[in-house]
Amino acid sequence: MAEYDPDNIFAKILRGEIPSTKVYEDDDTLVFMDIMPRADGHCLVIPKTPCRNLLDASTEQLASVIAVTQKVARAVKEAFDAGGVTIQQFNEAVGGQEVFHLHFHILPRHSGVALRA
Ligand code: DGP
Repeated sequence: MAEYDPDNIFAKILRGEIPSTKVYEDDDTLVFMDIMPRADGHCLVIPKTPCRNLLDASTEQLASVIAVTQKVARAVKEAFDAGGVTIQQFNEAVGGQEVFHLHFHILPRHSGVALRA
């Protein structure tokens, strides 16, 4: 597996070098709006500690990120009056990953409405 790059975009967001619209934050985790939303309310959950992707994550990182993903998914579903929520997560370029800091997509879903490209 490739090394973690401390200059990836989400690391810069964590350091405050790039602005983001924060949704939730605690000691271990940050949630912010996706800059290219594929659904209304599309947000991203990331650990605050370096981690390239799911394949690279510690049990502790996964536990906190998953717990926050559940908490925020419940809140976003209610806030956007969604019928359900899609959780997406990509690993390595061939697996669809574009930003190499672990993240989970939270995508509120409405009946008959496809995700935007
Ligand atoms: P992926 O690694 O394939 O899960 O896609 C990365 C996601 O990150 C994509 O939905 C767009 C989002 N993204 C990329 N750059 C930025 C940024 O600078 N700010 C925010 N908020 N989101 C970003």
